[in-house]
Amino acid sequence: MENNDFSQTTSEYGAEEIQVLEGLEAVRKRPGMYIGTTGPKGLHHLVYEIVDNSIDEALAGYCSQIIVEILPDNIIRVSDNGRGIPVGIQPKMGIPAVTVVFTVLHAGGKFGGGGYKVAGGLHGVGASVVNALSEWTEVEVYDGEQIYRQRFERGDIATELTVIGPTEKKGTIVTFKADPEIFTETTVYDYEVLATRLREQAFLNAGIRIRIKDLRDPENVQEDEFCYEGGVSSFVEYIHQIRGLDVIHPDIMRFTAKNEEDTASAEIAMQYNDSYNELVLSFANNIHTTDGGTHEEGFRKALTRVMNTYARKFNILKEGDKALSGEDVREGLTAVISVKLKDAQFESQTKGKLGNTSIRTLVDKMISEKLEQYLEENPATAKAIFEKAIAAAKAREAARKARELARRKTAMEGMGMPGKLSDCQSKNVDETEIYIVEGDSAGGSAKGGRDRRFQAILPLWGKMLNVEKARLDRVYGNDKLMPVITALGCGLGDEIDLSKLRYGKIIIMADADVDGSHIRTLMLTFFFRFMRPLIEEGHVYIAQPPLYRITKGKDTHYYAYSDEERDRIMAEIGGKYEVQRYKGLGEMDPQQLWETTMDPTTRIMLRVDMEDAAKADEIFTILMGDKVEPRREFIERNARYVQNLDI
Ligand code: TTJ
Repeated sequence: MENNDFSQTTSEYGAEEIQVLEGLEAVRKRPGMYIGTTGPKGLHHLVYEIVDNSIDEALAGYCSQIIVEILPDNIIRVSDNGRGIPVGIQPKMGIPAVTVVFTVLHAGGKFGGGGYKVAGGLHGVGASVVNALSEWTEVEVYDGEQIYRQRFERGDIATELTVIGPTEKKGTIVTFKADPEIFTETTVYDYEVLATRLREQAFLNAGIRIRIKDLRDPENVQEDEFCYEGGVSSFVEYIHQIRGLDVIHPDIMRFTAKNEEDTASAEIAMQYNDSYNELVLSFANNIHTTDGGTHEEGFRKALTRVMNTYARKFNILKEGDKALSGEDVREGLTAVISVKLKDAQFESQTKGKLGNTSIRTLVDKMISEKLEQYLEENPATAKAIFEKAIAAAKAREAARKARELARRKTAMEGMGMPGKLSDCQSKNVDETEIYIVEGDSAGGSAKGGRDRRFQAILPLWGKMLNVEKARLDRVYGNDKLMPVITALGCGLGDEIDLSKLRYGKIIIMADADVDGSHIRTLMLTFFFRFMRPLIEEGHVYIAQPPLYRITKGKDTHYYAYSDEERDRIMAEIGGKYEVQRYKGLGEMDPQQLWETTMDPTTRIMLRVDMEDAAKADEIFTILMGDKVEPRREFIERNARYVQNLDI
């Protein structure tokens, strides 16, 4: 292996080099600013940042296959058969372009395909951030003539770009090992998490072939290949299949549009199933917009309008009939919306919400122009959809009556708050909290341990409603959910009013076991489906009770919230100690529950975001549905988490 021409460039990039190092030093100092978190999410995000570059190359039309490998020791390798990152000297910096890509902040996108056809990446920060946050990174470029290699360590150049041999192939291979100094929580990748995201990218970029291989355990190699010619339509088909949902018409509707300037495109696939739930997944530049935004708003509004216009025109709604509501026309709807645009504006910090107003117009116009025509040309599909929407409207009317009845009943019974509620003294929602607790004994401990000035306790009891099979009308009158609705005070469905919410924080507190996991999933699914603004506005939390109590000597004790923490504490304190595993909240006395789980100054709580809630909804659909196959598959794929799930 000989040295190449680039070794002499060292002396030429003095000033820039300093700037470069400062840039990547900033990334290492504040990784959260660039990848959101240094937890498992941030770790997996490194992989997406690298893969996005290959997807760009595929969208540009030069790459047909991307391979992601998890190697032993949690090393990641991403390979593509694109043109290869350019190795020529970049005039501005005086160093090879590939070196710029890995060492200069924000350089990544500059080399991507043109126009709006770009892969997203959560923050679009690219390869240099991955490099900065990796113990080491190696890049190999195959340009059809020679193989080039360069190595970096914690963002610094470790070896100059070197020719290591001849080749006839073209492509790029990037290998990196996440830095445990940065990712202190874990550097272990979750195969399912990576596979899910790569599958999603394959749906959103029709025709791209993406493979994933887990080679960490040679005895147990896992792999998948994703390639969907049908794009977003295949996505809708997959969702119905994986969730075990039965469709009510065989055809998947698919619409596309572009704006006049050709700076934005929209694509949507939709189909109805016989459930009562709506599932609209939206993406902007391949980023999952978990909080929706203008593309979703444009779609929802136009769908309601077109459906009503059509229903009036063809006398499906007679004179005097009330209009179909948005909820009516979305009952049982699965839709995937994908927009691609220049200069995407994201509203929230997590980039979960699209803000570009021009996209609202684009999507609205697309649905207006194409959906009505589709319905007219496909009368059997139209018939199935309208029957469903009309049934939903009738059920909504029944729900309204049930609600009135419930109201009158509580009015007659007096004050109206549930008998089991131990309310707090404060009425100031900026400080009030309600703990929704499963089980009477835990409820007792919580009641004894709370600070009654601002903490209310509501024990859950009664029969679990299978919300999977329930419309709003069944929720009213359910003895498990009604106390929750009454205590929160803000109503639900399309008449929800957060200004009436009685507690600023809604905290679900359940055991760390299978039953506890069931109740968390149920409550999150319920909030996601019927009180979604509660989650969107960040009011819902999951309490984190400790799993272990470690006692040393007479009165020194420690709490551990995970197995790792338990092991760490045991190693630290040494000598003789006793470990108690909490099987349920009920095993803690009020004082312990306060100290570990409820005291705002010391407790750990997880704030539930839309992604968490959507995940709960998916799990719920699969586990409560009546199809065996999706359930079996889910349990198999998630074996590590649901080992002792008794279903
Ligand atoms: C840019 O325009 C000229 C020809 O090459 C284009 C390019 O950079 N292609 C490219 C980059 N293909 N693959 C990459 C890439 C792949 C990985 C795995 C990681 C990175 C940072 C880039």
